Amino acid sequence: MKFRNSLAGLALAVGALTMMSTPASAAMELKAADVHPEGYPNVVAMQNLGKKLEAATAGRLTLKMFPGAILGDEKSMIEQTQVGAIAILRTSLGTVGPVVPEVNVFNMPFVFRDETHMRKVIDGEIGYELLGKINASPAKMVALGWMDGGTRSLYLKKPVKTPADLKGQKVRMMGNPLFIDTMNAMGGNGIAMGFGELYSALQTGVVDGAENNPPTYFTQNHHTVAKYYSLTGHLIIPEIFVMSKVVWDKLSADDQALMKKLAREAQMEQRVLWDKKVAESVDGLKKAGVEFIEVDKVAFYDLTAPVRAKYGKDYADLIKRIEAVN
Ligand code: BDP
Repeated sequence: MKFRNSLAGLALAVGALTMMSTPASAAMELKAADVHPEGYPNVVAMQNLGKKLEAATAGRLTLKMFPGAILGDEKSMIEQTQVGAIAILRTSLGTVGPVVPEVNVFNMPFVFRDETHMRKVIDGEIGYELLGKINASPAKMVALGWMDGGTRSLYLKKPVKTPADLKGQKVRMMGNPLFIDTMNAMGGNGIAMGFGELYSALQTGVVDGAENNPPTYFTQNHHTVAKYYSLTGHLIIPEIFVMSKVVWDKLSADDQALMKKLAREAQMEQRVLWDKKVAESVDGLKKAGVEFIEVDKVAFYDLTAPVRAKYGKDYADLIKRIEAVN
C-alpha cells in the first residue's frame, strides 16, 4: 500500500514537473510597428493577428500596433526589434538586407518575373528557407511570415521612358547598397534616404523622384509632388514580419506554435487586402491626374544585369531554383 502510494505520489510529482516545464508564457502586450498608416493592408492584417492572439490566449497575449512610423524609420525599428523594444515588426525585406545579406537574393532587380511568380516563391519552400536564414543569422529576429509589397516603379517630376531620361536625376532608394547600385545601373543617381524624409525631399527638390508600389505612392501623397509614374517594375520586394528573438524566447512552445499558425493566416489575409488596395490606389492616382507611362523595360532589365551578377554570385543555385518556380 505504502509502495503504491509512493508510486502514485511520484506520478503526481512527475506530472507536476512536466506541467511546470512548459508553463504558459506570462501575460504580455506585444508592441507591433509599421511605417504605414492605420488602414494600410499590412497594418490591418497585423492588427487582426493580434485580435486572434488575444482570443486564443484569453487575453494573456495582446498586440498593440504603433503605425505610421511613430517609432521611427525601418532601420531604427529593426534595431529596436533586435533589443526587444519592439516585439513584432513589419518591414520591407529591402531594409533587412544589410542585416542579413542572404535575403538580398529577393531584393535584386527583376529577380521575379511578376507578382504571381513572387507569391509562388514566398509561399513555397524557398520562401520558407529564406525565413530560416533570418532565424539562423545572428540578427536576433525570428521571421514569422511574408507580406506582399507589390511591384515598385519609378515616379519623378518628369516623364521617364528610357534609361537616358534618368540621366542626372536624383532618385531616392531604400537604405541598402544594392538599391543604390540598381538605380545607378538604370541610369539615374541613387540616393539612400529614410522613408519619413521623402515627402519633403521631393517637395524641396532634394531628390527628383523615388520608386514604390502604387499603394505607398498614393497613401504617402508623393503623387502630389511627383506625378509621372514610369512602369519600370524594377523591384518586386516581398515584405516580412519578424518577432524580436528576445520576446520570442519568452513565449512557451505552445505560444510559439500559435504565433506561427496566425502568421501564416496573416500572410494570406494581407494578400487579399493588398490586391484591393492596389486597385483602389491605381484608380485614385489616375483620378488625381497621375500619368502612367509605359517604358522600355528590356533596356532597364539589361542594364541591371551587373547588379544581379554582383549580388547573386554566391546564390547561383538558389536563383536557378527561383527561376524554375512556375
Ligand atoms: C514600402 C514598404 C515599406 C518601405 C517603403 C520605403 O512597404 O516597408 O519602408 O516602401 O520605400 O513599399 O521605404
